[in-house]
Amino acid sequence: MFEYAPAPESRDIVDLKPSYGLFINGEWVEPLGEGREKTVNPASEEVLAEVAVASEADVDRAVQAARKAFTVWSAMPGSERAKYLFRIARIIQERSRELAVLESLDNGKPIRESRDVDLPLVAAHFFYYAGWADKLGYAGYGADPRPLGVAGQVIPWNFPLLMLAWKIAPALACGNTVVLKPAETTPLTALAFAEICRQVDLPPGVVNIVTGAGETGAALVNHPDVNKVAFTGSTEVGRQIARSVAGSGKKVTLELGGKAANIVFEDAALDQAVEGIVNGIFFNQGHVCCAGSRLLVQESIATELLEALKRRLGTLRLGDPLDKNTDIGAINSAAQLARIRELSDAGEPEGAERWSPACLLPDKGFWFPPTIFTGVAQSHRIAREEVFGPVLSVLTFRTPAEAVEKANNTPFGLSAGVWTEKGSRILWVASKLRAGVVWANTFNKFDPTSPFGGYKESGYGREGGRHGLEAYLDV
Ligand code: TXE
Repeated sequence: MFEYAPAPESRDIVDLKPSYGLFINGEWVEPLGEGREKTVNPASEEVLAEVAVASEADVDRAVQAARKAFTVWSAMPGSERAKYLFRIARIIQERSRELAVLESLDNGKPIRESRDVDLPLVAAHFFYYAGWADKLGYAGYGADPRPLGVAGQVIPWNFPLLMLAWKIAPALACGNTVVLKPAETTPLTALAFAEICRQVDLPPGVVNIVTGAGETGAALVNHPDVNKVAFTGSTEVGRQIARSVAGSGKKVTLELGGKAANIVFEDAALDQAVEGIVNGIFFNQGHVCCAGSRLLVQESIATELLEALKRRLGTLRLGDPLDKNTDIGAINSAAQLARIRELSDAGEPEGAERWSPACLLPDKGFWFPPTIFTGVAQSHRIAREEVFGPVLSVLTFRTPAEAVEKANNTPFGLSAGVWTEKGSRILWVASKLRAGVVWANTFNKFDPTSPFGGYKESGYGREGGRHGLEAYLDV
């Protein structure tokens, strides 16, 4: 790691309250129970605020508010709903600096990412689905597709506001109302979003935000008046949800884990591939469901590529998420840090070789250095299980067929990357991969117009694009 001058973003632009209630029926209300949880800054372990834990009775209040609001919202002309969504999008743009700081404080991600990736995409999703609200009859789902009713949405902590946008924007555009539960470690931007709903005078009950952990989430998805469940999170909880709602008639979309292959052929533009590998696994500390966590490199260039990759990792700056120069921020929670440690500690005993650049970790907070494992076999845990951290497993291959076979040798199927200058090879590889998205000569590119979602244990249903509407409509 080299010396550099810090350029901190001001944290004073966020207006943090010491404690937050629940957002139900357009109002801030106190929870019925005593439950409260602290949310901390993972880079310093400083308590940011206290947040309500919604009980089953609180979830019921929120669902009832959403049910009542459904009558009004679903009957509103799409062109009117669009106006609210456009207003939300514009306010997100206006407040994006403040929201980016809040996201980085609560999540630990570098401000460069929350400012340049998360927030622009959040606004883009609201703009995009605002455009659909009055054109649903042209979406290819028949002349009169209908909203489903109340959507119960449970989101994770890795892209808190972006996951909210992925879920709320299409739901509202289609005429559904929402009860959303953010992750327990990153509730603050969802609570700021509640304020934005008030700012745009969204009719009460159209969006409700209930905070809490897994029990609150379970109460929400199992509530009998919820018609649609949308979940992003672990495969394990996704399975539980699928089991618990089976037979209830609820429509479900699940976006779960991944173990993506990033495949580099010997004819690839190596400098570009190195950037793509770094972005693929170290973006957002690797807390990305579609992270390129398995590098598959053609044997003939493996040594050269790894040397270049290690040189590049030596230039990454780890530290204060609010510093505009930071490339790698904090791990979101102590629990996630423990998971990353547990899985990466299994690497060497199984025969892989571990490498990290020289790197000083701050004394306080949750940190993990960028790490590469070489000599990884397909049977190793670090090649099979989702680490969800800044840990890359490197495997090699000799032929395109072997690359495809290894890439597909996973229970997951969310994404993959392919690096080659041959267009025909890109098309061939993409046609053989069992993954919801295949990036060619790039990685982790998102756009609201593209559907996103998994094959196999990565879940089902698509979010984004025209296909994302289908999840919120009876067609
Ligand atoms: O996930 P959980 P965790 C993966 C990643 C990570 C692992 C564990 O591998 O290491 O999951 O992370 C809510 N009913 N991903 O423990 O528990 C919970 O409160 C309803 C991949 O954080 O699945 C939170 O809001 N909801 C992933 C959300 O589910 C429940 C993103 C996710 O938490 C619930 C996150 C229940 N029974 C983790 N239990 C991705 N696909 O991007 C918990 N929740």
